[in-house]
Amino acid sequence: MPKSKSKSKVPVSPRPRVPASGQASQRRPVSPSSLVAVLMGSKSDWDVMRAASQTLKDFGVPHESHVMSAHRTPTDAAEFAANADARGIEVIIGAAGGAAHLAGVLAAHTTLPVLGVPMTSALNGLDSLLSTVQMPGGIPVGTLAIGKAGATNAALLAIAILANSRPELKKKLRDFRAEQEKKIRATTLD
Ligand code: RP5
Repeated sequence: MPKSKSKSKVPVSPRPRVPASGQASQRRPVSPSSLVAVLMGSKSDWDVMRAASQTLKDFGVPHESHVMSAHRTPTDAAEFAANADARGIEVIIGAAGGAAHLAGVLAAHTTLPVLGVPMTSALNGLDSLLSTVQMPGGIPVGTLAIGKAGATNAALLAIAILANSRPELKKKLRDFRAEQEKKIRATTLD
């Protein structure tokens, strides 16, 4: 399967096709399979969503980033989500703006945790936020903040989920928090 790791460029096409499989993976991938998928509705989301990819990279988490849309490529989104578990992906991040249905559609096709990131839009992201967060009971999307803070936090939350069974990641998260704390305490004002 052609798979595009996010480096500096989001693959727009051809759409990464994933092998069909009805079986959820029982084993943890030894690597270098992606553990997290960062999906976004348009390349115009990448400026913001690269923060998620960079954060995952900083923590050494194998991941992949793709553009796919709940509206413009609905079958690709459904197919990707339906096959993600069998591929060894453990968390999906879905980012979209406006009528932001991507995360919800992904969640409808998988039992993996799906984290939604609302993009800033013509309505300042409020439409994206409500479209992402207001899921019907039964199909959860863990929705983060609008924009870059949400992108970063989606990655950190994905890492926290992975860290439950990976002590080395838990340590990296604790170190990250300690460093953040140190920086805030060292802040001086004019
Ligand atoms: C959504 O529509 C995308 O996630 C993006 O935030 C928004 C605008 O997309 P483009 O018109 O820039 O492709 O589907």
